Amino acid sequence: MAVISRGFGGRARREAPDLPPGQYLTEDFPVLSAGPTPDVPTEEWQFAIRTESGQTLRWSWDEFHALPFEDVSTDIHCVTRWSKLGTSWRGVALDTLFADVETSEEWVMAHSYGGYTTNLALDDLLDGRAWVVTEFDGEPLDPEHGGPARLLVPHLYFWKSAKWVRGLTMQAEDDPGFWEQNGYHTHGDPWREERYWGQ
Ligand SMILES: Nc1nc2c(c(=O)[nH]1)N[C@H]1C(S)=C(S)[C@@H](COP(=O)(O)O)O[C@H]1N2
Ligand SMILES: [Mo]
Repeated sequence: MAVISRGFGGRARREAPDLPPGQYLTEDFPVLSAGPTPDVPTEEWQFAIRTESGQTLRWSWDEFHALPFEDVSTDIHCVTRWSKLGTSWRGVALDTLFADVETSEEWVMAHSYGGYTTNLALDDLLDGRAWVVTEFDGEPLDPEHGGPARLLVPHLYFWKSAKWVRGLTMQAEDDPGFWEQNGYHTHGDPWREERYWGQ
């Protein structure tokens, strides 16, 4: 619940906005990358979804931009405890990208240019809760924040939002990705504080 306090001059101010447990607010946009920022020219960029049967759906940059784009305004929560409220993105909903995907598998591995991976449940990517975004704050996404395109799964800790994403592979099991192999929780719900193994 937001606590409204009357400061000097009597203006209402949001003193303690609705943050997940253990998070603090930041106005900055910190950069957190496990390795160097890969250089991915949009002419070479591709995004692919692969299923267990070998079905592969692939989009070039131009093909991707023929898809319907959505404006997304959302809060983001990093496991290192910063949260940023009301961030603005533009991208394509995973519902759109999965429209023609035939799979009976429930798990997804996101793969990035540069080698980063993160595992997700397909359920967490659908129903208007995940996007592949190419813009932040009305501008093309900065390379250090994942440009030309990143995953945005804002209802999970931000490590699940793979920067420089190049594809999603359907998985039979919930195999751990990069941080998940290194101690981070397999699911990562900030409201339940699913930060690390065993939580
Ligand atoms: N490819 C890739 N994606 C990544 C990461 C990374 O190291 N490589 N770091 C993750 C982590 S831990 C966080 S908190 C966010 C940080 O995104 P930002 O640098 O845009 O703030 O990206 C996530 N996506
Ligand atoms: Mo993070």
